Amino acid sequence: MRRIRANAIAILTVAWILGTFYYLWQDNKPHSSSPSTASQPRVGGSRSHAGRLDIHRDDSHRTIPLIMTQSPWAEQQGQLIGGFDEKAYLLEKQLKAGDDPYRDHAFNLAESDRLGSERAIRDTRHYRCASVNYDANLPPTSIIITFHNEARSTLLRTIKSVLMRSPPSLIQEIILIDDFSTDPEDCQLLSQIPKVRCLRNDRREGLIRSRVRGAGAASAAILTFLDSHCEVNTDWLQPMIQRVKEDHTRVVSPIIDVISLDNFAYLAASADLRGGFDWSLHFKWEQIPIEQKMSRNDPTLPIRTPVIAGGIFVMDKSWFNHLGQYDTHMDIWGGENFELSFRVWMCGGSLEILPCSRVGHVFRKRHPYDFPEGNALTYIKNTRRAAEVWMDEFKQYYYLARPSAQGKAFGSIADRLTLRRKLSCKSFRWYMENVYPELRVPEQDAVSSVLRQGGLCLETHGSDSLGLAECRSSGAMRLQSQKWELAEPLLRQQDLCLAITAFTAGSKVKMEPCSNKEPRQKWKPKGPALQHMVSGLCLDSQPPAGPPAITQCRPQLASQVWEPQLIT
Ligand code: UD2
Ligand code: MN
Repeated sequence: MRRIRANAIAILTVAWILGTFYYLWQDNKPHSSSPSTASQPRVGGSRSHAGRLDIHRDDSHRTIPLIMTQSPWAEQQGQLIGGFDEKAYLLEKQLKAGDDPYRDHAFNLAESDRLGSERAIRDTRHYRCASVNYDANLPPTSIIITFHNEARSTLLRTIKSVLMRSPPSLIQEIILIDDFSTDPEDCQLLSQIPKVRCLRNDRREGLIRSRVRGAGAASAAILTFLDSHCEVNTDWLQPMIQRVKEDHTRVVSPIIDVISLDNFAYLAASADLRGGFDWSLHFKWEQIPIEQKMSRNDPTLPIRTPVIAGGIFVMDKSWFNHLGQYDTHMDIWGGENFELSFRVWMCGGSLEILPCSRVGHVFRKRHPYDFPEGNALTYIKNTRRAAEVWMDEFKQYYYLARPSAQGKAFGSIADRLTLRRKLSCKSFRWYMENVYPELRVPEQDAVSSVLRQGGLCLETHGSDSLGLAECRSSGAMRLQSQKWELAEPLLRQQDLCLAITAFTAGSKVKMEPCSNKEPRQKWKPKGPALQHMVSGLCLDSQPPAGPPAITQCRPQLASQVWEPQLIT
């Protein structure tokens, strides 16, 4: 009897083990996904032309859905914040009844305040991450957070999530750089929390110079940069410190999860994305190239990335200094992520995204702060500096894609050129061939035309507005905004294509990133007119309501005639 029972137990045990293996194997098989998923929101996204970082979330991401983050250090809460009076800190700045919750921070402040300073979030990593081992003696890091008028509740949650979800021995200190926020107490009061230090700029410097200041003050050998509206997830830090400890020339970042700007839900981002850009130096998330994806049989391995988004990364301090920190002549916001990324790759380092590290970030649709020199000019100045110093002959494509950058001031770059020589960095051609071969170089000999209507030509002014202007036949650069590639069904200007904004008569047209699959971008000639293929409406320069739009096709109307004229 006893033998029978023992046998039954043994059989059940074996069956259970086999079952577990089968389950794990199943779960690890590549999922069959229809090509159409590529157009769903989980994929891609980009900075809008103004440069803001858009969101890319993956609602279908396979993780263990029900397990919330639990930190072994969470119980020590009391000790974590010391004598800091959290309630008073938050209460003093809460939203007043009747105030627009989006006004000051471009996210829903009421929701953020309601959430409190700590909350459980879903562990969004692949389940296999939980069994990866890290060295027991990893070196500590200095966390550097720069902010300008951040909301108290998001800033505090960033700090507390770090203290709650990192092994205490790895956090040397948290350095806040208050970039001349209106209220100095936002920062000062937080320095009552153990390990938190506060440095205040005595004038607005922008995030680039602020980070350099923070890095200079850091006492740990490893630097960790965070935005001021993040929440770090379970075991976020160990994978990054491990990679940098093994090779100090690696610069690593986590997968950046999405914290909803409306309801502050914490959403998993896709694990199949890396950082990319187009020639106008627009950051975008893009799919990992298919060959790399196919050869990835271990979802915990790092993903090489041509560029990083910019805000959240770990870097060895001496490597940061050796490579020239940042270009401190860049102002306020933008472009520094390209400059750093090109420099790291071209001067002997590498950039990677670590899928077992996850950090949530509130992605916003507009900047909630002012730019003393204006948003567009600042972005042009910063990206122009990156292009001039690092892109060699390829910078011509930057100017082609961003003609408005021509002639704008960008200051002296002599120091940065000296730095590049001193470090014996490789060429941008090397970067293109070895790091980012997927970036298409614009075809030099594509057939281009102007689209003439009477004596005027169809012209773009930025991506949102089009109009008619005097045809300019000379000066290669001045023509860019009138130069169209007629690649049926697309009407292209570099990477942007003419698209309708809605399928109804009277809808305006605009320029947006080209996609062969996008029905709003499909056009065909109809006599002398240009017909939008799906709506059947025609491009009209003078619809009753103003700027170019689509209206009923009447090719006899002068305002619907578009004569292509080749540019030679
Ligand atoms: C992204 C990056 C951001 C930065 C930027 C390009 C992520 C998650 N975020 O934009 O870190 O690389 O691209 O420049 O990758 N700030 C200041 N002073 C200023 C302006 C901003 O301290 O004058 C702070 C701000 O409070 C925030 C951080 O800099 O903590 C980044 O600014 P953001 O959140 O507006 O940038 P974001 O996330 O759109
Ligand atoms: Mn941010």
